[in-house]
Amino acid sequence: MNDFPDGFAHYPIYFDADQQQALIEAVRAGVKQAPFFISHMPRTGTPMSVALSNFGTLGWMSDKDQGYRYVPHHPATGKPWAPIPKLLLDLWDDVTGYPVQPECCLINWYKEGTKMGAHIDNDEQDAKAPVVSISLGDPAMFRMGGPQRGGPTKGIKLFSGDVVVMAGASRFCYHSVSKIFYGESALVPKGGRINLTMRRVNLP
Ligand code: MD3
Ligand code: FE
Repeated sequence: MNDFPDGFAHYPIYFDADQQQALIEAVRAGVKQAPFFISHMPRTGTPMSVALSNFGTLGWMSDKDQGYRYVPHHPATGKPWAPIPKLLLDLWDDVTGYPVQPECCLINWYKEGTKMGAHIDNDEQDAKAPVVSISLGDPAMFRMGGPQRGGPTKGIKLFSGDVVVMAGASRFCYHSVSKIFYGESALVPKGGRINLTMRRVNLP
């Protein structure tokens, strides 16, 4: 039992130091093929502060004209995203037991001073699938709210190697990243925090 919404599960240090290093190497290889880029808010075109890339057959992005969506190719290079590393697909099978695997693993890179405002991830057709998150590098203050914007929130500090699974009701609750504890970890070569989120996009 915890005070988080139904379906929220936290696995502290699911990945040990060697596995975290292997994941960082996988990210490094992935972003060689599909470099980090900046997405923009729909309609306003305001740039987001968190740089992103993806693994998988579908990658998440957003721009002014077409808004939030999943696309098979990197918007700047036109090339496919690198495949989702096996270590991550094994994690998905282990913690979700969901019958189909995710098409997308979003890679968020939080540099010094970046944060992510309150939002609900609602661009996936498969609303029954959980979302699985892996934290690497500097810790972050993650805040979980309820189904309505502006309600009470509960904070949890996420550390490198932590895994969070959002299923059930928690999948449609507002959440945000309010602070990065910049410089507390040396795992990410250029500093900051990498967050990986696996998502099932299409219906099985
Ligand atoms: C709760 N990322 O990429 S991961 C995101 O730490 C995102 O970078 C945060 O929110 C991060 O969309 C939080 C944990 C997470 C991921 C997806 C969720 C929590 C979620 C979807 C629904 C509810
Ligand atoms: Fe989110």
